[in-house]
Amino acid sequence: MSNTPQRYTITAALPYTNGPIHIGHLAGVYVPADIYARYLRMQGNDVAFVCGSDEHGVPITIKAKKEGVTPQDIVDKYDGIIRKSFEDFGVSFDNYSRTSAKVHHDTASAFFKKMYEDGKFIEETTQQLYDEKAGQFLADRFVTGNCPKCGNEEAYGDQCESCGTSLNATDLINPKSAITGEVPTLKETRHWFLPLDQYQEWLDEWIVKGHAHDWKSNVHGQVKSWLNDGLRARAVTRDLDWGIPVPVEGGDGKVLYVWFDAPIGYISSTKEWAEREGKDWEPYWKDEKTKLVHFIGKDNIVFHCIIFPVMLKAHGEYILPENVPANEFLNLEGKKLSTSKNWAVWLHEYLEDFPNQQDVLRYVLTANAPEAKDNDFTWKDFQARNNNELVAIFGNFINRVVVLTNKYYSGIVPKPNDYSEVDEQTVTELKAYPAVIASSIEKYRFREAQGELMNLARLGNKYLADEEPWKLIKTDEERVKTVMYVALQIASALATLSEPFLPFSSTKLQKMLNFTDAESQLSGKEYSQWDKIATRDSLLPAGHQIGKAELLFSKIEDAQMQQQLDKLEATKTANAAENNKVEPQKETATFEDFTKMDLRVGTIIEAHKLPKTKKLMVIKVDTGLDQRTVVSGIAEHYKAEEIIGKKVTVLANLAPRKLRGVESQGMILMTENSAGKLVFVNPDEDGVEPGTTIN
Ligand code: B3M
Ligand code: ZN
Repeated sequence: MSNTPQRYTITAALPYTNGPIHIGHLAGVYVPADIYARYLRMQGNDVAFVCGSDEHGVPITIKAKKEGVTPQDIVDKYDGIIRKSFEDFGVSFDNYSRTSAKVHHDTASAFFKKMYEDGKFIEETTQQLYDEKAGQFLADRFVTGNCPKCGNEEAYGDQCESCGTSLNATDLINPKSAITGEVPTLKETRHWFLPLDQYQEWLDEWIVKGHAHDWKSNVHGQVKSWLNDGLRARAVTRDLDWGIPVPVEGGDGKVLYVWFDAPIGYISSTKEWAEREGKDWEPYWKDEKTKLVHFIGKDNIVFHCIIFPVMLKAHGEYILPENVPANEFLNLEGKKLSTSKNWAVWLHEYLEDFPNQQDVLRYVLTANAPEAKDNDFTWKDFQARNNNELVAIFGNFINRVVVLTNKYYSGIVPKPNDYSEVDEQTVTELKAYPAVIASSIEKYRFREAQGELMNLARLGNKYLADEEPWKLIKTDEERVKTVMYVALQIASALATLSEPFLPFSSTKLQKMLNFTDAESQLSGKEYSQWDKIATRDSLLPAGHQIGKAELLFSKIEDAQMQQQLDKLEATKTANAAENNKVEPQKETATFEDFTKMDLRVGTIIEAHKLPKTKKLMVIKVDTGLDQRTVVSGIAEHYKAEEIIGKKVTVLANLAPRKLRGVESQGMILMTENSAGKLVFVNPDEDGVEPGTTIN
């Protein structure tokens, strides 16, 4: 823990305002960012913790089209819901702005203009994907197709969410319009490109070499792999009408690419905050001594470690991030969280079912945080951690200390007698915790840090259980004074050290212990007791009056869990019905169209998973014509050994294409059953209903 105050700019990914936020957002980005910001403030640092709504981009226009309203209606609705969720869960932003605000339009336009005038863009007319039927260009989520890097069949025009790679829409294999389903044509259009390839060497020096030891391996590894693939120029403008107009000659009818404007939203949010607080915003983004830390989910790594840093470097006036501690993904009951499939625990709904229990969710999401790999949230684990840790250890210890202090001493901290060996040992252990927890937080290991906080509660709980003051009081009152005094010091330390993790419970506990007198005043932003725990002999001095006991946590019953599981079951049923909905028949195909397709029966003779991919299987098929290699996205649905010998339907004359460096010569026809599993086309297969498309 450093004692010289340091300036920090902490950013949390701007949530898209095309839907509410769920536990995955909290676990991946906002709880870790809030723990870090709260901790730094308690150390007396100068912290700007900023965020805001990400209101441009294609997902919002798609949602607006679907609901028959304007994009502004959509962003206004969800900006409000999201803002309230963050407030309800105690995410302590210094400012939460929105990218449809004027301050952001001005900031992003000026940023682009400076780069343009400094000649940092390549202006080029290129062929881009176009949907003749819809009469518009297709970029970002307006187009889907196969990812050329990992084969994911649902990659978007700007990014593949499966491997995180940033793409140009024309990179997609078998692109399809998300508006009409049509195969796009190519049409000329002029755009401004960010020449990422010109910064390849600089990024290699700065990140691959410079941050090999202090950036998380999941982040460092991703950046290294993209640099190994070689960076290419990326268009940073779009033929769209929702977004920030391109502020230069020839920009009519075009807007800034959402991932160009959104990260600049951190800067405009800082400006808005500084204006309101009467501060100067520039040191938070331009002073080399400032530490800039971006909290994001893994799908945003490419934008925060490659694209935005190149923008900051090219602009020339800004600092670069000190760290980007991206988390992996959280799953729910073993399945990927999904807004579109409503497979989520929405924050606003959680609070309806568990009023005033924000800290329980913060605690469980931190205990299971996907810090190094994807992790799973289950309601069973939620209940167990609440009942066995928060209630049985932390809450039980605090309740005993406060109840007994009121019962024996009318709430006044007793004067201790000489310490026994156990007392000395316990106080020595107590004094080590601030540094242990601080060290984990400063390494962005919040699971570990919170685990140490719970160990401090265990120390207190065990001390009381071993000393049994409720028995001793009958025989040795003087001893009980010392025991309760030591226990009160541990309770006081918990009140302080829990604030970053359990802000609501910490506030309640600070009130219970009457943290109000000048001597132990905890004022949050100015100074903290954090440093005093290890140095001062007493956190709650003898004679200090504490308040009455109130429960910090309450037991969660099986019935409450069942209610949540029933809710998810209902979602599964609704999705299955949705899955079985028969897709409308495609445009009529002529007989000669059909005769062009050469469908053969084949036998699988070899198969193996393609290393470093989640979905791809390399399969050798005997087609009767020859033995050929086909790459298929079925690795998450089948083990290689279980498909050897299977007879399959092969589209033999599909043009060969490369997937992750392997040439695929044809396609094995698959379909999806009602449980969402890919199965080989064999109508007798279980769960394959009439009308299911074969592709
Ligand atoms: N709006 C969040 C996402 O990709 C995206 C983050 C922007 S941070 C500048 O889900
Ligand atoms: Zn991919």
